[in-house]
Amino acid sequence: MENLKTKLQSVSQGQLMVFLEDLLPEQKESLLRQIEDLDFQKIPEWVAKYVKNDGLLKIPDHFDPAPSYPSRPKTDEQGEKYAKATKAGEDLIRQGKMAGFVVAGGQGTRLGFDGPKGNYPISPVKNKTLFRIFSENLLAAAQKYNTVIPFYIMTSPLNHDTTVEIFEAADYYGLGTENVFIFQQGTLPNFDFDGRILLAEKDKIASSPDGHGGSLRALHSSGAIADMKKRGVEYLSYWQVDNPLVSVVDPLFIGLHVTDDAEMSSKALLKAGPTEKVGNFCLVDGKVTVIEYSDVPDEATHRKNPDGSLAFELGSIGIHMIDVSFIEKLNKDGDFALPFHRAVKKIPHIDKKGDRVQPETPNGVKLETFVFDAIPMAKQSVILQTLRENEFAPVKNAAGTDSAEVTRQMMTGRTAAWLEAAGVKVPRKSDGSPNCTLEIAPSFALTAEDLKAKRDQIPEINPGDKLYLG
Ligand code: UD2
Repeated sequence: MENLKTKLQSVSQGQLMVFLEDLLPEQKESLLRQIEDLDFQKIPEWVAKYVKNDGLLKIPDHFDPAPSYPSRPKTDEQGEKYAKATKAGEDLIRQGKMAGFVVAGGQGTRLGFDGPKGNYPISPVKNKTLFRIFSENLLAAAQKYNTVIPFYIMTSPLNHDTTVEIFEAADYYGLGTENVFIFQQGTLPNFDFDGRILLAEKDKIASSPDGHGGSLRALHSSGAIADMKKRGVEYLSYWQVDNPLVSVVDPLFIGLHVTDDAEMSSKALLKAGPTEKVGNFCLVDGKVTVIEYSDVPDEATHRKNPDGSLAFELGSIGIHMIDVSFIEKLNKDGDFALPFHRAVKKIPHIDKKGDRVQPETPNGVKLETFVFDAIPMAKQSVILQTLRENEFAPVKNAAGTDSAEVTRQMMTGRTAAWLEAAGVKVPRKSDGSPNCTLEIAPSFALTAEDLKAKRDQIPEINPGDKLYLG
């Protein structure tokens, strides 16, 4: 123990053991275990680089807009490439080489929902939760392609146990317990502005999840990658927990990623405006790189092309294709580390006197890594544009933009568009929005094309109807 104390003092963190003698034996043991788990070698560097210094995440001097594939082919040649890629993607799904992967370790504080965000009920008619929607989509895709598509879910200490309970209680939404792998991401200690690690309790270090970038390590350390290799899974379809419109396995995206020999690829949206709060796809030294909206200088944010469109028009929406071999490669290299992003926060803690403090102003720093910072490490990276109305309706806030209400409207809106494409008349209000509430079970149709084939099973829709096609 003296040894540990000296070690802690050598990295200026002696405060963590101040209350040790007040603790019960099991509390003492728990705190010592947490201290032993700290990365003593790295802490001084983190403090100097990221905690005491807020300007270190260097924005490159020069960056250009990144090239991308349009959501629909623009030339015959491109049309052929898309058709071939879709076929290749379908073959890979059929061969069992795909897995679904959702990052669900975040706190979701903005939504004000108690419990894992994935358990938030969102579908317009049946009120299905996000986890149920993703699972049913994966199951329907597996049935469509006559294969198995395992589902990997990353949680954090904030919500791991409850997430496992939710899946158990729902009988793994029909996927089979053997096809669902739930694992936890890592955590990082929280610091005060002087670089001292805070105590959340006398026996507990204040810490928080290490960001979605932590998935690249946790997938490996949890044994998820080993599980994929055993199953012959070679590619991960990655998405964020708040977006029920995501296409969980998209043959075109898979196919373009693989035929272009990419290791990590992304879907992108044309931004709704220059300042939409999404990362910007840029090209830095020839490498696709995402720069967070808050880090892009004003001039670049507002820069226009001669035709009036935004120069940096591609927004990142947290949808990726990642090669299993790429994650393995990163983890083999001992030096693999994503840069930290620093967030100044109000962090509840125990002060020097042992009193509990609930700060009213920010008092410290939380560190996080972002998964898209791995994109420039890939030998190749593809960007495929997608359409907001088809694939992006994140539920983030209790009201207003990105609220559950907007997400539900967008879910009904997409169903309405699919129905109309299949020749079904959908009643609409004078402002053009559907005058009905619509939902399709993934087992009924996964795409607009699937729905067309079921045209004769669709009833007439009257104004005000609530229709579930299942
Ligand atoms: C993210 C993106 C933003 C845009 C937007 C689209 C970042 C930094 N910003 O913003 O560019 O693409 O999404 O919706 O990514 N998560 C974990 N562990 C963590 C932290 C987060 O699993 O430690 C998960 C979280 O559960 C969620 C996802 O990562 O599924 C995104 O996290 P967020 O909701 O905090 O990201 P947001 O909305 O700030």
